[in-house]
Amino acid sequence: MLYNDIKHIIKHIIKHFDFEGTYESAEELVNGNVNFTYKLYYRQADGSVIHYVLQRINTVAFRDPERLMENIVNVVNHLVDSMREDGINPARRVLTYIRCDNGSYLYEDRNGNYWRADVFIDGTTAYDKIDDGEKFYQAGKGFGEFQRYLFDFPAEKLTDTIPDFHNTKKRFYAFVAAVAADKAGRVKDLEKEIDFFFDRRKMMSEIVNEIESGKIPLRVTHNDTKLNNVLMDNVTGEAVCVIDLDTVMPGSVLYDYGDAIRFGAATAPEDEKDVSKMGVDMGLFKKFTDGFLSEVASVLTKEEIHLLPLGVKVITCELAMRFLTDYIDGDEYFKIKYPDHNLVRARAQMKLLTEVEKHYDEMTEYVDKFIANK
Ligand code: GN1
Ligand code: MG
Repeated sequence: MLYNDIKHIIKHIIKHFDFEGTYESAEELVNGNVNFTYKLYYRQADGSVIHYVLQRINTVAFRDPERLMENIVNVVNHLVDSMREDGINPARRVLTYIRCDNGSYLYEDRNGNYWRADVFIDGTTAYDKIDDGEKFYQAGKGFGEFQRYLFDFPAEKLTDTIPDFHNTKKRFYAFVAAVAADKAGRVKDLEKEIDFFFDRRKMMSEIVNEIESGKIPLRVTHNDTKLNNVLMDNVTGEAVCVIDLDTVMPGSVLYDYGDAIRFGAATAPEDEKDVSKMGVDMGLFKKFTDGFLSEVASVLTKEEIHLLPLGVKVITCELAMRFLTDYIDGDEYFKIKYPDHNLVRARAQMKLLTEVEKHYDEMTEYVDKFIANK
């Protein structure tokens, strides 16, 4: 259920978008941690319903919504053109954005909030968890295919809308600065957690160093490859469309692969309170790896394939540290559902990281097989 004031705001906002049909209702979609997302129901003249997605962009995270939408439109156009060249109908495979009465894809309301909308792809599901290995394989293929389509995307067309998004070296300094500032007075109870990240300081520089030294290439990547960012077909079980294109920026394939494993091969939700439930499901790890690499092994370098498990480690550490940093700052960045939510998230990710560390050699052995076949 939506609060009346949100409903009221939505009614004002939607007038500015070129939606088809008559507005009936809205519901909130809650699996994003940053933007505010609503599903809209529009009745058509023939009685059918078209669903749209309306989003208010969180400008704490995305300071330049206009450049952000430019990036997205460029990426979407590239995907559409590339799919057409491959004889694929892009209709359900790529997000379709809706124009506003100002001619652009972004509407700024009187309070300075930025809104955008796209067509909801019916017959698909955004899963928070998949236990079926075959389906998880398909999710891997979906993200792999997306990465493949971005291979020839000209990086110079993209604005770095969140500079240093996965620069874990800089994120470590930001964490240290947050600890020193102790804005919310929470540091005194966090000695164990803080030590955890100091112990992993060196590891957090590893991917950044590899990119800086040119050992692994900077590519255009998605940068937020949680399982619920790939829509899966309800009938065929195949990946249909990769969504949430906000963070498509230059990055490393290690992070995209790593984040998908972090979220999707975990044995518990990202914010599990009982950390004893948190681990990594190696069966799912293998399935995703098979699917992902079936799409991209031929185009990645040997070094990248070998280092994929490092992506899992570093991104898990990054998320754990970002959640803790936000908790220390007084919850300014991620949306929270209860007071300690960011601390709970941080602890769950820390536990996951220790589990990934235990399986690291096994993961490396597994991905190395794909190098042998190259
Ligand atoms: C945020 O909003 P959402 O859920 O797609 C965050 C990601 C994190 C993720 C953790 C722009 O993504 O980096 O991995 O939460 N997005 C941004 O759940 O910071
Ligand atoms: Mg996102």
